[in-house]
Amino acid sequence: LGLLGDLRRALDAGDVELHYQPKVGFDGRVRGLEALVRWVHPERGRVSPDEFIAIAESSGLMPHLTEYVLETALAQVAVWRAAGLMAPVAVNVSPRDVHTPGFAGSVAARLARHGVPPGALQLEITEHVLLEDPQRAADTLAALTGHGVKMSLDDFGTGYSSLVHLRRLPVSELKIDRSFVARLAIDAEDAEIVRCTVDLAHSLGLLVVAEGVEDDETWERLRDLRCDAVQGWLVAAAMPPDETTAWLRLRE
Ligand code: G
Ligand code: G
Ligand code: NA
Ligand code: MN
Repeated sequence: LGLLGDLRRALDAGDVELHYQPKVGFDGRVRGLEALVRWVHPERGRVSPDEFIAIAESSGLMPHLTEYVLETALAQVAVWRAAGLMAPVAVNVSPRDVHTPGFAGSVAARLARHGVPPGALQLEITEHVLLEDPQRAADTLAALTGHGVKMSLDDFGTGYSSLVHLRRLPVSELKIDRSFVARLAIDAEDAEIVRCTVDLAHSLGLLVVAEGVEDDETWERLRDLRCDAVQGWLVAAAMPPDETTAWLRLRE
């Protein structure tokens, strides 16, 4: 129960870390890095993001957490770019963030302050952004893409996915949820779902990333289905910043 207060203090103290998980193309080249929050509680040890993000969402702390993540990720991107490592970074944002007044402008200002070009930032959203006020969400997302920030639709297939929503959202990338990817190589129905999703996304001009790729056979199936990029433990799990830097250098 004291977790909320502990999280607030951890954010203030800079004790929440970001790890980075690569997205790579089938040629092995890095397409980007997804920032994923990691918090080690002084007494409880590692707390799952699923747990503390839910707490942040329900308590009103989410905008603060997102600011923290954006700030930390952009500072890291600036460091990497100065070292010649140009991979764009994706930050997860919650529906609440998208509905916070001034969100698009504050992201643009933050980019400028760090001297990071908007194209080096991607924001991962879910269809849930359209639940509350679809028009306002669409306006905010349009403002962000107008600034040059790339949008990615995360966890595709798990929400109340519909073509209407997909058409309304100004996204350039779609991420197929790992629940469809995990059994792709052994389940014909999952394979068919992935095939249709890739074709649909391509017909709308979107790039497709498959999440949760853990083995070579799944990688090969996805390549044959013309998926554009993969993310998963087969390539790399989320890594701390220093390890990510070393990983990026090896790939140069
Ligand atoms: O990294 P892991 O698989 O444990 O993440 C669990 C969940 O937490 C995922 O749904 C992921 O999208 C979410 N998550 C991780 N980092 C962030 C973040 O910085 N902001 C938000 N809003 N969600 C995050
Ligand atoms: O909701 P989102 O897609 O952002 O969540 C990403 C989550 O998936 C992170 O918590 C990350 O640690 C986890 N993840 C990343 N790659 C794999 C993988 O190959 N297998 C499994 N089981 N989980 C993964
Ligand atoms: Na994500
Ligand atoms: Mn996802």
